[in-house]
Amino acid sequence: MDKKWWKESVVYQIYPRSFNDSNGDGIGDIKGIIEKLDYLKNLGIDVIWLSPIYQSPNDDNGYDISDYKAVMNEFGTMEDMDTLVEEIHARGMKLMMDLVVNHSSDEHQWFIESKKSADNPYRDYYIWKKGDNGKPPNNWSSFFSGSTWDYDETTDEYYLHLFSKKQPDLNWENPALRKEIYDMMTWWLDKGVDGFRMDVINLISKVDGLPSTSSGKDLDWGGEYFMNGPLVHEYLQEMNQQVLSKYDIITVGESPGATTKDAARYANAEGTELNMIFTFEHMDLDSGPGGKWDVKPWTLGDLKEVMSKWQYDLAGKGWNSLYLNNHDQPRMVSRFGNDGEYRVRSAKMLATFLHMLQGTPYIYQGEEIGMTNVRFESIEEYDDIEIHNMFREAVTEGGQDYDKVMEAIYVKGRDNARTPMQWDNSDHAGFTTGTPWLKVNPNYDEINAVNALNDQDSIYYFYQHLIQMRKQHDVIVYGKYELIQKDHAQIYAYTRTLDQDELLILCNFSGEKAEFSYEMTSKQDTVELLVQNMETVEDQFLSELTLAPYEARVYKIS
Ligand code: TEU
Ligand code: CA
Repeated sequence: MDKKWWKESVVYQIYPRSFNDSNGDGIGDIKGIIEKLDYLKNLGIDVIWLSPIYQSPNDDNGYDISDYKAVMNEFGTMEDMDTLVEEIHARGMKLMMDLVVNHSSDEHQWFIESKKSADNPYRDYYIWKKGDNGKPPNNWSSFFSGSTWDYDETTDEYYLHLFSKKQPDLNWENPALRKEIYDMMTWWLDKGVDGFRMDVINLISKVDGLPSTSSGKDLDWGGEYFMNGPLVHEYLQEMNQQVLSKYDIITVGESPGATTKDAARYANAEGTELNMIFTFEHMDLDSGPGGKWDVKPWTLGDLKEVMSKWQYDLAGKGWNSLYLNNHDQPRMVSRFGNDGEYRVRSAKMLATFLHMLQGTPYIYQGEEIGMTNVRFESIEEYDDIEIHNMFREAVTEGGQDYDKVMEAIYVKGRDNARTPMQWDNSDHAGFTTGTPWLKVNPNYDEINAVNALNDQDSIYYFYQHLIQMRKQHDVIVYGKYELIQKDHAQIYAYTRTLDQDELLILCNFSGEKAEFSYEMTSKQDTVELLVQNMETVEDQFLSELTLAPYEARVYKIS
């Protein structure tokens, strides 16, 4: 077993805009984060992943960066950042920065130069191409609807943007650009940050010639031409040699469309690229053939299949990151649990399920108090560019049914995760004394951090317990995963084994009682209940168990 601190760690993601506002302008900020560090330390987490705090015009809430070495004014100053790093370290925690280098903002100095003329020294920092008879150079559609190309009159060429038109893709084929990025990363690491979460890092290499898809459609998903592209491993190995390998840090690459085979290279155990990646396979289980907004119900069978594939395929070869939600995804208790009657119990069940898998667990802000999805009445109350672009294309221009599209937004929209953190039951959930940039979920009266801290049975303390268990039992971190009774319709059951120790994890994903039976091997004799999400568990034999709706248990057998 290859011990590493980043395998033993638990990461907590902060979306700064929505975390805590210290000055009443309605926008979360760095000083606001500092105020809450004790809350996080008390939870027991090891690493904070901070979504982007760099200077940005906020077309995509900071994922469009106009200066990688400056802090967004709304969030504070570089001095505040330095204080944040100090205060995090003083509490024995670490800071992982978001690194968004597949694209920059169109307001970045590089792009401003790049579009001045075809022979500008910065021209090749981005991807420019002549049109195809008055049409864009190819038919790729953007993550955020519409074409991936925008026309620029000055030079009569188009530039590529896989996301919004204010997020032009950087040209990684240019060694000068790569050097600038590596220098910038080194600059942050020398400031004391402890790692990077790399935004869509598997999109940085595009297939030569940027060909259209074969469908002949005007707009089509071109993923095969830019996801896990031809030179991506070469670039990451270069980055690793020149920057990452010189520091003892944590790295995770966000990688939509990566298979376990890709992951075994990105996150290879030799450490020549990254520590781990974020897979999207389990996030796609409720998407139909029409993509993200074509919502269909997910099934437990599919969840078992996908999660097990990642557990098995990376065992000994790489390392998993474990997450059920983040700032781009709906709230996990609403999506995979039950956010009504069984909100608390199912949130704990999901946490158990996730934290007992092999990999590094990620908690998204508010998850630890069981925050839920939101339903705003009108489209105007939403902020997210992805939501608005999709809505315009579908409803305003496409004439689709308003209610049906709103329903999809309620289930899948990214703003579900971005409503402000619910700290207490005062106005705007104590997030701000002003007017929040995005409305607070009206359920803050009941669901908030103060209530959680005052209740020994809260989800918050349950996470604290899970994290403590991780620190005490090596088998949770390093044990071998095995799916058992894979056809059970209600229970996701698996084991973890390390030497003499075995964990039996039972998670009832249904709102009904469920029966389960487990045969121990004759050599085993002690059974200890490590984790349970019900107040009392009646003494039962493992060979004849009944689990309540959304009940979860972890037994340690040795
Ligand atoms: O996300 C990239 C990504 O592929 C998705 O999460 C995507 O935003 C979502 O699925 C759309 O449905 C990263 C960031 O996490 C996201 O916030 C940014 O908007 C995006 O990159 C561009 O930087
Ligand atoms: Ca503020």
